[in-house]
Amino acid sequence: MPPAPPAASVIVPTYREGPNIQPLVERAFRALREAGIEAELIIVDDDSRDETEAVVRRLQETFPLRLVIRRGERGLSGAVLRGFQEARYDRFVVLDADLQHPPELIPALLGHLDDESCDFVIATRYRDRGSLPRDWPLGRRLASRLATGLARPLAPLSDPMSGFFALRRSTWAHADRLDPVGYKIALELYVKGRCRRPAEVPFQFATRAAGESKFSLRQQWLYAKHLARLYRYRFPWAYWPAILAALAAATILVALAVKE
Ligand SMILES: Nc1nc2c(ncn2[C@@H]2O[C@H](COP(=O)(O)OP(=O)(O)O)[C@@H](O)[C@H]2O)c(=O)[nH]1
Ligand SMILES: [Mg+2]
Repeated sequence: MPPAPPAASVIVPTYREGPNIQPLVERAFRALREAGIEAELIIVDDDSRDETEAVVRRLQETFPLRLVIRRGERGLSGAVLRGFQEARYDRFVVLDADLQHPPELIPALLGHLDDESCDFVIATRYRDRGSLPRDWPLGRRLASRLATGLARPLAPLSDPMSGFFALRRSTWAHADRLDPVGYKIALELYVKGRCRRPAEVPFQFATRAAGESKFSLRQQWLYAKHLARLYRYRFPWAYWPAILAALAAATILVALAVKE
């Protein structure tokens, strides 16, 4: 008999995702059971005060489901890291609760970790048959592409912004100090975990099932801040020259504008 695939902890950060919890949990465990993967699913909720807790309590009768409620703290990245601290198994998968990430792909992501040389797996909207939701306006598509391009020198991933990814416990445990701001925890883990050999699984980014996105202009600003920190971490020798070049460019632009 072939050996059973190693067990996994599935981490789902949530904020006001009450109506999405049941379909997410059912779909995730169906996929895991079909693949023969033993797993727990950990919901890390930032005190949503909606039906999340009641739904989880009911589903716990059927599934190995855990709920961590953080009070007085908000933030997707911090919630994911808290999930890792709570996790029992050595392989982690992270996905959103709103069903934009198809839970059926969880076994495919985990499968890449069977290959010892692969150290990070990301589900991508930008390769092969991956795609964005049809209802995304052009502006949001362009912004997403631009944000992706800016991260390229840090990580050779076609979709470093993706929130659907898998890694080993050891990558997280041996990573340099993690201090993400905003949403892009996968990029933080890839860079600070000194990953080298990523694998990618294309997926079609579905439209959010229920509830509202918490993505905002503030998140874009935090992303810019996060990128600056990562560039400084990864290319310390280039940081000050880049700042000086940006200042020089800004001075020249202002001088030209004043001359007009
Ligand atoms: N725990 C926690 N989860 C969050 C927070 N903000 C967003 N999330 C969850 O992170 C996932 C992605 O957020 P979403 O609003 O869908 O972002 P979008 O897909 O970029 O529009 C969802 O499961 C959210 O419920 C937060 O502050 N705390
Ligand atoms: Mg979403």
